[in-house]
Amino acid sequence: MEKLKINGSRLMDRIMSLAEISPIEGGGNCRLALTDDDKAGRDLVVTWMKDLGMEISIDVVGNIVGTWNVGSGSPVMTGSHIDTVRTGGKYDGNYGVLAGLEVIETLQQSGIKPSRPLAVGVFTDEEGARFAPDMLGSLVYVGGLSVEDALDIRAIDGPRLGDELNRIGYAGNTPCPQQAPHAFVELHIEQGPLLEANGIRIGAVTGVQGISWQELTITGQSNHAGTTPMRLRKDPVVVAAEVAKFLHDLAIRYGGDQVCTVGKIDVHPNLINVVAAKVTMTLDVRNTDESLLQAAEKEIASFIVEIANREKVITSVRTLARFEPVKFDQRVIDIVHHHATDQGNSVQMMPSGAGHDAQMLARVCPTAMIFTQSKDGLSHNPAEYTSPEDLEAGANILLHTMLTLTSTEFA
Ligand code: HGY
Ligand code: MN
Ligand code: MN
Repeated sequence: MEKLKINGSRLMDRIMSLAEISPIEGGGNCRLALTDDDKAGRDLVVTWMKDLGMEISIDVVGNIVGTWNVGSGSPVMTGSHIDTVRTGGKYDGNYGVLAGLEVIETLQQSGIKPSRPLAVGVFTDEEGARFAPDMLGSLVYVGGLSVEDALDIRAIDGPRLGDELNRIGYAGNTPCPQQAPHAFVELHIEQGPLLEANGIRIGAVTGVQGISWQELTITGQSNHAGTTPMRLRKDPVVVAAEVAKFLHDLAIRYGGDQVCTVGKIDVHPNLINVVAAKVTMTLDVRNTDESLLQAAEKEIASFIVEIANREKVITSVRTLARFEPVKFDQRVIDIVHHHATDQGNSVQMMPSGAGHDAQMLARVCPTAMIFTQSKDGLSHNPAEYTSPEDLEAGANILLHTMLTLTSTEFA
């Protein structure tokens, strides 16, 4: 019997329709979590879920779960996110959510009724770009962060998370933590260069690397740029520049999977003729190896103390996110790998450099991920691109992986 396949053009139509909400120059999207743009995207996806006769639940931190209530027992779940960074692409997160809907529509049209319910999750604030930490919604979903603490988190632009949920009408009443699914599999673009460089179409993802996010505040003394001799300055920008360089050099020195990023720097008062009073900056440090990640954090912490003493400034550090590396369930990885090869794709096992909601679901149920190639390894960039053929191939693997996870083969 010809293997059941998803409808690639219907999937692309949904991806392109969602991409019409808050488009930015270069072909991407800006849908920061819990903004009106995020609400518009949420409303569209909920409409599509309702069109498929799915039962919709919105939980207390705005996670949306659509469930096709067939069969019995706990659902096999897929899903991802539709919030984006400010320079987001069309596919990061959106692809995994819409491929989940496509799987359900394909099954409904084929008359196949899985023995378990199928669910698609749209997790709140996966990016963590507006409200840290990242994967916030799925973290609360699995009980890794209390609802009260989550609702009180402040956005980088000020508002409280709970107030934004109310404002956009997505403060639901389904309690968290939610019931664990039977299994979870997330389809996502790789967002990196590996698959393309290796000429491999699909990634069977083995886990997610460790993530350390910190906010460093450096308080100096604002002063006149023209009259203040260098020896009398307490300049936080000098410290910020040295810390950024130190992180970069540390990553080069460690090599391997070590990456360090200073993505956000706010200078106050940020004026040409004022020695700054204060700098707030973010440190994003990651490694697949937890002991190396801790060693990097230790080195960075002592460098900050040393440089702060030298420049006579005061520093404080706030942890925004800290997740250890996560290993996915080998059985689910093997099922992904099997369907990828069975459908004629080249496939390789690989870790994820980016954080994903799957790393949170892995705390409560057997979980893995499927990757498709990212052109030039680009992501968090409006030029993010994955070919329709690859997007379709990934969704077909998701379809059959979910079917296997509902079967007795996967008790
Ligand atoms: O930061 C990450 O890895 C993800 O994009 N939230
Ligand atoms: Mn993502
Ligand atoms: Mn992302």
